[in-house]
Formats: sequence, C-alpha cells, structure tokens
Amino acid sequence: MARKKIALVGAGNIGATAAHLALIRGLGDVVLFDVVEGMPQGKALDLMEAGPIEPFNAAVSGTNDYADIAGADVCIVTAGLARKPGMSRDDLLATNAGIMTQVSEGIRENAPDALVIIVSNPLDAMVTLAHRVTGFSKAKVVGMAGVLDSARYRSFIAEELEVSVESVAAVVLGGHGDDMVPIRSSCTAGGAPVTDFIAEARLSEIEQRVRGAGGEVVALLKTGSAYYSPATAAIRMAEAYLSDKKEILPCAAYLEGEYGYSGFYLGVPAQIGAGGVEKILEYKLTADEASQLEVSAGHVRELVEALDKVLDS
Ligand code: TXD
Repeated sequence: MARKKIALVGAGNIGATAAHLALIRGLGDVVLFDVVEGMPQGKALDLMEAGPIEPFNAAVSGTNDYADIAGADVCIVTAGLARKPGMSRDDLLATNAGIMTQVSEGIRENAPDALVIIVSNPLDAMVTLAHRVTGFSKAKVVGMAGVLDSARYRSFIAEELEVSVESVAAVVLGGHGDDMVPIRSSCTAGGAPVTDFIAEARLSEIEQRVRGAGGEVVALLKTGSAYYSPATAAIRMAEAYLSDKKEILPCAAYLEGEYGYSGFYLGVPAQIGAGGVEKILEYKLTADEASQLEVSAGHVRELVEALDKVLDS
C-alpha cells in the first residue's frame, strides 16, 4: 500500500518541526514547500539523513514548486509571518492574508483531495480565507489552535497539581486570541472536577496564563513564536485524519448553526476522522462559559470583517 503524503506549506519553525514529527511517527512521505530558495531543500536533505538513525524509510523532499505537492493527503499550512514581541496575532492579518490566498490557490490546483490544516495566524481569519479560496468542503479545511491551547491548559493544571499531564483533561474553545475560552466545567484531574483541587481564584490565574501563553513564549524568544507545541498539535490532527481515529479534538471548524453561530470558523469540539471534520459536538456550557464564547465569537466576526476590508482594498 502506497505511503500517505504530507505537504508542509511553509518550512519554517513549525513546518520543519512538523515534518520531523511526521517522519518519526511514520505518517508517510513528506514534502516541504517554501518560497525561500534552497531552504526547504536543505531541511529535507537534513531530515532524510536522519532516516537511517531513527529509522524511517519515508521519502522526504523540499521544493519551491507547488507542482511537487501534487497528490498530498494532508497539507499543513504554516506559511506567513510569525509574531514579534509586542505584536498581536491580528497584526499579522494583512500580510498573511496575501500569503494565504497564494497558498490556497496552490493547494487548490495541486492537492484537491487533501485535508488542509491551517496554522498561520491570525488563525480564525486565515482558515476562513483558506476555505473560501480553496473552495474545499468545510470538512476538509480546519484550523489548528484549540489542540495547542488545550494542551497549555492541561500543562499548567498538571504543573499546579504535580500530576501527570495524562491525568488532566481540559479543552479550550473559541477564537485563537486573548479571549479564548478555557472550559473549566469540563476540566478534570484523574476524572474528578479540577475545582475539587484548585481554588477558583487560582484557577482564574491559570486560565489567564493559558490565554497569554503564546505571548509568554514570544516575549522569551524575542525572535519568533512557539513552534514545538504547535507542530505537535498539527500532527495530532493529521494523525487522527490519516488513521481515521474519529478523535474529538478542539479545532477551528466552519459553523452552520452550531453553538448558535454560522458562516465563520471558531474553535469547537470536532470529530476528526477519514472524512476530515466529521461532526461538531455541542457541549453544555455554563452561563459564564457561553458568554465568554459569545465575546470570543464576536472578536472572530470582527476579524473576518477586517479580513474582508483588507481583501477589498
Ligand atoms: O496555534 C496557532 N495556530 C499558532 C500559529 C501557534 C504558533 C504560531 N502561529 C503562526 O504560525 C505564526 O504566527 C505564523 O503565522 C505561522 C508560522 O509560524 P512559524 O514559527 O513557523 O514561522 P516561520 O518560522 O517564520 O515560518 C513561516 C514560513 C517561512 O519559512 C516563510 O519563508 C514561509 O513561511 N512563507 C511562505 N511559504 C509559502 N508561501 C508563501 N507565500 C510564504 N511566505 C512566507
């Protein structure tokens, strides 16, 4: 049986890290695409030379030509600028909108059957744009943010309780912005509500740290943003698709009435399997969580309106 093919569109920090993870986890052959001459080819050659050691036998190549992503089963899109200290994700809108349009056209023409996983920021606007420009079904265009944000929530809770991260379940919904919504009512440690172990005030501090976790890394790195955890999150989504896991993961998915919203992408619990986004699950949120989601959805709607202004300018 032929190996699957994973295209990394954008071979920078996240793209190259995701390529390495895909090879180590045996997801399939890997092609790195970027506009920088030589860079994807150099990273691909370096990755290939890790094969005998790990080992992995998959083919890995680098290219500046979209034709080489032909037949990809998954396209993970990280093309675009990353934040610098003091920048918001929204500050990237105009530049990355132009890049995402170009990337989406390249994918539409060369990998029409791929699941497209958008990573580039501002995430909710970029995945909306990719869905429009590719013209792919809503099931085949999905945004990566919630898996990362939820992992940050789980990490901080596990650190607070000094327990395994595997014993902490948590989910973050809404837009990938400062008003993202940690869902405290479904956060558990060892299956018990986290409110049994951590005081409300401390939980609020932790949840605020989750909202700012991306900026915390940016401020420390000074030259870019997080990439190990975003890459790991994108590969988790790709694996759920390629293995038909039907895994419920928080993803930016296109809403048509779910949670009372329609016509844009928002972070919601999505079942990821061979059909891509196979269904969206509607959790019963507390009144406070629902109102937080409304605020976050409002910001995403404003971001998409700003995107439309940029595209019309
Ligand atoms: O949770 C999330 N979704 C976020 C996403 C988590 C962290 C980072 N987030 C965003 O991902 C970040 O704000 C950026 O918008 C993307 C990619 O972040 P990364 O850290 O990988 O940025 P790099 O290292 O700068 O890589 C971007 C690559 C770089 O190699 C450019 O040459 C390339 O994108 N690039 C392009 N590739 C293809 N086509 C075009 N037009 C293009 N322009 C730049």
